[in-house]
Amino acid sequence: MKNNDLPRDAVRFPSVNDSIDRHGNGYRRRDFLKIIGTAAGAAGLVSVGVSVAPEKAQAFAYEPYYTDDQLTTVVTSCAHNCGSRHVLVAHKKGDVIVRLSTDNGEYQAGGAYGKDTFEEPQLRACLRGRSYRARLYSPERLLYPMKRVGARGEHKFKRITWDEALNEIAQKMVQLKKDFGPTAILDQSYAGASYGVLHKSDQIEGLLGRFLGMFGCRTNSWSVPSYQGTTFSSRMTFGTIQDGNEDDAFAHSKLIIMWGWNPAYTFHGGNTFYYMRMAKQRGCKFVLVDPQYTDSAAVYDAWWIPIKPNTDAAMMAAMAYHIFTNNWQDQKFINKFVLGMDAGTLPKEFAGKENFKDYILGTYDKQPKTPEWAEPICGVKADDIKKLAEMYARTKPAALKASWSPGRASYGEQYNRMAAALQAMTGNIGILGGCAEGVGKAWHSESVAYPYDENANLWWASIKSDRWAHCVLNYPNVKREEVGLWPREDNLDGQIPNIKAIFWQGSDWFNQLTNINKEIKAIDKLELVVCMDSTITPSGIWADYLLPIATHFERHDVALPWYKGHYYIHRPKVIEPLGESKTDFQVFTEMCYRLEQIDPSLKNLGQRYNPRAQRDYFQNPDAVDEAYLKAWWDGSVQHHQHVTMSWDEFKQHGTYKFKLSEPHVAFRDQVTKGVPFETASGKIEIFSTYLAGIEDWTKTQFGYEIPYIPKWIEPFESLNHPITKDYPFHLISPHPRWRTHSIFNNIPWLRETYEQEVTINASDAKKLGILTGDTVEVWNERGKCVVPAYVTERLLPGVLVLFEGAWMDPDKDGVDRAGNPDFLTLDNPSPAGAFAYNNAMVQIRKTDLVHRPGWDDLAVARSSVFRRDM
Ligand SMILES: Nc1nc2c(c(=O)[nH]1)N[C@H]1C(S)=C(S)[C@@H](COP(=O)(O)OP(=O)(O)OC[C@H]3O[C@@H](n4cnc5c(=O)[nH]c(N)nc54)[C@H](O)[C@@H]3O)O[C@H]1N2
Ligand SMILES: Nc1nc2c(c(=O)[nH]1)N[C@H]1C(S)=C(S)[C@@H](COP(=O)(O)OP(=O)(O)OC[C@H]3O[C@@H](n4cnc5c(=O)[nH]c(N)nc54)[C@H](O)[C@@H]3O)O[C@H]1N2
Ligand code: SF4
Ligand SMILES: [Mo]
Repeated sequence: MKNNDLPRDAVRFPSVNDSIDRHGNGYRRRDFLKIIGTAAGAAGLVSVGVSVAPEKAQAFAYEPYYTDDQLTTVVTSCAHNCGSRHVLVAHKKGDVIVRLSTDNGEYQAGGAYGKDTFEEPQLRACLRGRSYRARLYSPERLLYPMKRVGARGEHKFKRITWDEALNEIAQKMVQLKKDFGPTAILDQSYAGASYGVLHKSDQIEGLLGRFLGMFGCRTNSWSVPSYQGTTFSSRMTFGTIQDGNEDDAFAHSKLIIMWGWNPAYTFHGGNTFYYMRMAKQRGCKFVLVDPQYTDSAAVYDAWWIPIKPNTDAAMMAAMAYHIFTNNWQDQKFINKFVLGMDAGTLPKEFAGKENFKDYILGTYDKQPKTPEWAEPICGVKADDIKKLAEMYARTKPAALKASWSPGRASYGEQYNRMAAALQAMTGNIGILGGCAEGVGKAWHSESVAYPYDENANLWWASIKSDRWAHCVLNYPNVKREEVGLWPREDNLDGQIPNIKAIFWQGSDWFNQLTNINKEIKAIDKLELVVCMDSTITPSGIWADYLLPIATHFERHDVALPWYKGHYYIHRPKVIEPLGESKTDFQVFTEMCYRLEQIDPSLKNLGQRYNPRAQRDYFQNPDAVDEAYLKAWWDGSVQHHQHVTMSWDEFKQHGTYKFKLSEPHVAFRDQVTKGVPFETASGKIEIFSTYLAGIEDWTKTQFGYEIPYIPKWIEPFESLNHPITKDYPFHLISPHPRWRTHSIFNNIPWLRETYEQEVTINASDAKKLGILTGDTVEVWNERGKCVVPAYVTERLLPGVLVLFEGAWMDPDKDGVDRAGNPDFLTLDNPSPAGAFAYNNAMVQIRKTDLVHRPGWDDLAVARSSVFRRDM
């Protein structure tokens, strides 16, 4: 098979090969997936190259260019963990989507959206959503079940039938459970598709968790990469992660401090910029505390305070010092709503314990947390700290939006808890224009449509997500605190899981967790690795089985907003699944039926897992999916949320928006109506009664002590650490505008708008002789990656920025040629579970090694592999 002999009738999307290599590196030709043998359509299953007939395929190639009236139009939305949820409008010819557009007010019957007013702004898609067609029909689309035939990671697979794949996996699962017990299979599902009602990938509410739980063999992964430190902080302080306002509340702020927050790049809600622009027009001032001068700072003309990464808690402590010593705190608010802010708000039963104000003033450790103390730690001038403290304390209402990124570091929870202390001491909680975020979840959806209450989250061990490799490599000589083993109240408590298998569903975690080289060592020890995805992914390359999953255009669901936005978007099946793709729900249901045949103790597993389905669900899912969704709408939405619109009307409209009488502000009822906060004390717990009560930390999932009031704790590594002698640069890895983590890395349109590059300050670059466009290597003792450099003044000297999510492409020496920062990140366990992503010290220099921007020259080879009818 030649690399580019595509079948005539195949839909060929321009691959990244068709775009220009801006570095002149040339293209590499390498056999990507070496297919050994083929297994054409097995009995009962039709083997298809693509599901599109030849004449229709031409529609995809824009010839002829159809006008809207010649096309069918369907309102839908994206499904990923992308920071928001917008309307996509699919324009179809037959079963092919030939165009995608977005909300412009025309497409919904009844116009629940589209007014483009302050009250009802449009849900306009971002550049990723608009280019979704390129992902749907990409050469990397996985169309058939595949089985590994070479070594793990060697890129050698053969096509097999669904029958073969499901039977082999089911047999192996039963054997592993028998030989190694109920902790043998590690659940690494994640948020690839967590914002649907029915087809969910998720750590807690996902389809995989329920499947493995009901099967009786599951080690759970409990820490969330996004914001485990922040979640911990929100739960300790407010007793909930629903500490978010809806974004329209920003329009009422007089001061917005974007702390490690770059909404112009990293989406955090649907219409954030729109409301922030409203605030700007009304005279709101903007501040950015970030090592980078971001586009958000540029558009809002913010005062930029560059800060050394992972030192935020020190700067915030110094702000608290300046506020306390000038008596600018809102003492009335503190006395009424806050626990342990000062000696006066510490309850009697905790007399003798530390309170926050005395910690800040240095009463206990004789170190007042003055701005002058903080200056050398965080690199921010004491005068600037004072100025910002005064601005924040004396402007009301003011929104200190402490985003998650600075908390994605060792002891990240201390940063978020310190931010909560500032929000509380200035009385900016529960008021319009203020902000208590935190996690910032605002929208309270009624999320799931199938019987989750039953067997939702069963597990026999639960560990910190990015400690799996440590656990596997060191088993059985692992202490529970090393992996953050969650306590149990049975005889399994304290038993280290004996992990022999991984399932990836809606996750590209091999590419996205920390310290990839360690993962590469660990994966060799496993006996079964299954990757369920619509796309060939960097993780999939390391799997034993690749199962092709239908995308959200190819199944029926309802979209939920991402943390904010009070609306639902209908997500009908727009086209039939490509190739032999099935939904996750189909695959798990079918697997359950097969498992119950192998192991009689699993009686009725198929029926119990998917109670509305019959045995034929694998072939005919549509009526069952509709029945679940309708039952969810009638029950949760109509009954509990008091929505009068019927399911059929909703499907016609495409969207449903809840109308709120006033902007949603977290904790408004607590502050205005005296409703208790959801903590044990009913107050905002700056002093955590829960943490103060813990005696043996090694018996908790945290493993190590966490202070019960927010404190400054030195991170594992930083610019203030002796390690700078060898690794003088602090690498941070924020989220890319043009990708959703790793999703969209292969999209040529998006690849023209950016490139994976490491950003370096001009003075540093000058010393190292690095110019923009030079290829550099960035390394530390954990790994090395190769990437072009971008030289700028918009970054603090000593800091490097490399966006997360590049598709790893390690060479034979283990050097990642794609520039994935997770070859450099630390997997050490931070007590509250925060991932230490933004906590890596590195070195950088020019190199002759070639950067491979993301499998580019392989795309054509892959397209013929997956699109051929073999
Ligand atoms: N260095 C560094 N690394 C990071 C971060 C960082 O800040 N720095 N951020 C971390 C964060 S916050 C996150 S959330 C993680 C994200 O880590 P992941 O969730 O692993 O990242 P995604 O790239 O979103 O991968 C999701 C996968 O799910 C697949 N998928 C989508 N829909 C479905 C579906 O319906 N079914 C199935 N089976 N698969 C589906 C997609 O094709 C994709 O391959 O990355 C983390 N990694
Ligand atoms: N376009 C896009 N949007 C997304 C995502 C995506 O992949 N792409 N992912 C979504 C997901 S799952 C998540 S978890 C969120 C993540 O949302 P965030 O955590 O808010 O986003 P990041 O992009 O990681 O970082 C935001 C800013 O923090 C700064 N920063 C990094 N380290 C530090 C530090 O130590 N101190 C300070 N003060 N600033 C620091 C970075 O320079 C960056 O400007 O984004 C969501 N939105
Ligand atoms: S932000 Fe997310 S939902 Fe909105 S268009 Fe972009 S990718 Fe789609
Ligand atoms: Mo995330």
